Amino acid sequence: MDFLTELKNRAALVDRALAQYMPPADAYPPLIHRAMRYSLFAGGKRLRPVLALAAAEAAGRNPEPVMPAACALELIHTYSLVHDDLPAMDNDDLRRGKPTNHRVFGEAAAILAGDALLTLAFGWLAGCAGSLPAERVARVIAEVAEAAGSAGLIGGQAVDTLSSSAEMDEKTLEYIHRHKTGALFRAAVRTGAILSGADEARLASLTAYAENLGLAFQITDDILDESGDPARMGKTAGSDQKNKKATYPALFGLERAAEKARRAADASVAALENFGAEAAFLRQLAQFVTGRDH
Ligand code: GRG
Repeated sequence: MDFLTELKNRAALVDRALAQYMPPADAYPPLIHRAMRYSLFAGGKRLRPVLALAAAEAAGRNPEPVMPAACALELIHTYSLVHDDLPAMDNDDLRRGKPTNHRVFGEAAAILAGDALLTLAFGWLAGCAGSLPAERVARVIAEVAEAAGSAGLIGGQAVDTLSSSAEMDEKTLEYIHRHKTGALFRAAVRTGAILSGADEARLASLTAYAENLGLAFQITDDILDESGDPARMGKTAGSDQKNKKATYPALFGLERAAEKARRAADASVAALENFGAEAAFLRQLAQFVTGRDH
């Protein structure tokens, strides 16, 4: 089976689990549940849950008990996108080619739907204590909270949103990428590994994998945005802040940015040198991320 088919199959498993765990659209109050489901089922690639499950596999365990935690990471990712699109942030009309949450449900509902997705995520994480050791679950909850908070993706978003272009040097840009994108990739991999009882040496290797993967992913995302693929342009239509955004291609040019992405992907593969076939999917994902055309 080729890698893309394998990735899609794994994402389909996540989709099925999300559909099973989510409150139905008509649960009271329906407006909020419809708004939550609208963005959650809008065609995301499910990379973060797939990463969490693959990390469990790399730790030599059955990924099944990790599924609710993996799905919790998708809830947090979705909340961040809903809030990122709001008028006070990027003011985007489209996301994944569809109208953004606030354009469909209104700004108040979009804020609440984002908040509800974030809150629900921690409920799903805590629920893992029913089938997995409570001390592992508690550690994961603390780590995911840090990754989602002001030391993680909110920190990255804050620096991105509030920095002037004069302040935008390589160090600041790397901080933004490591926090906006990297923190959740890192938390996803660590969630799968910790819940599966990986030892500290394996956890450290998987963490290095995730950090480099996050960087490779974000630089590639910047390059794809810069190269003006029409399928992606809708994502930012109506954006007020788009042109102010800090990117690797803006700072280094397309060629050097691509080289940096490749180096980060290679470093992520190298971090798995002590793993065998159980990490094959993670290795392929790292190479796929820098070559992706979507
Ligand atoms: C808390 C408001 C708030 C924001 C946090 C994550 C974030 C910061 C903002 C989202 C916008 C953005 C460009 C984030 C960078 C990470 C990124 C490239 C997200 C897109 O991830 P994919 O490609 O998305 O996995 P899909 O659509 O597949 O789910």
